[in-house]
Amino acid sequence: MNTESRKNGARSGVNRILISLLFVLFIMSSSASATAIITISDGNIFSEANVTVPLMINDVEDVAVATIKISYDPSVIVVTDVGNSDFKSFTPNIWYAEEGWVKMTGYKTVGGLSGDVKFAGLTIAPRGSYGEISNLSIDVESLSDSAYKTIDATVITGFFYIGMNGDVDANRVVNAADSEYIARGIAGVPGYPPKFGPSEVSGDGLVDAYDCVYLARHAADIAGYETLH
Ligand SMILES: [Ca+2]
Ligand SMILES: [Ca+2]
Repeated sequence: MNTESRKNGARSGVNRILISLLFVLFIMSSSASATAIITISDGNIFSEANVTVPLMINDVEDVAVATIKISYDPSVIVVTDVGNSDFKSFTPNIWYAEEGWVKMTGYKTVGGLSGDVKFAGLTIAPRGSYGEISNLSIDVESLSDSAYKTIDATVITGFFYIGMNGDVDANRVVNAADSEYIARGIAGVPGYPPKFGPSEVSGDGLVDAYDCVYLARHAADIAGYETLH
């Protein structure tokens, strides 16, 4: 082995160590930057009356600045109040609530908030008919830590259904007919448009035949199916 190839060998060894170090640093940095979860009351609201629900920034580290917009169908629901934030400096904008959106900004001058942070309490009033549904869309316009570094966030879009979970045919009773409705909706029978909100009763995030079974068992008071998710 001549001097040149020994040098090359040493260099490639150093390179390997550097690459390994960089890889370790990459793994450490990617595991350190957790993803926050932004959700309104865990996503799904079933109510005929006004409710006040939390808009949460969960599993977050050192959040110091946030601007979040909530959009909905103003023919079905309207946000009537926004407040009670964990951020002391909090500015809600409900000027456009009648048009279907509200927006709010919160910030901290020194340090940030960590853990499960309540960004705002939203008071929502149903104004549509029983059985109507509105999405609750969440747009994160900014989310940063105290060094003004962007925090990654996963958004859970929810909905507001005016009525009871499981009451798919919207007649104020949850029974086997609702299970039938879901089955017909899945089969594509005309007159039974699929309705995600009240049809997803099993809690797995999908509307399928299991929801028919689950709802039928619930209607028949079978043990283990008391709760509609
Ligand atoms: Ca029903
Ligand atoms: Ca389901």
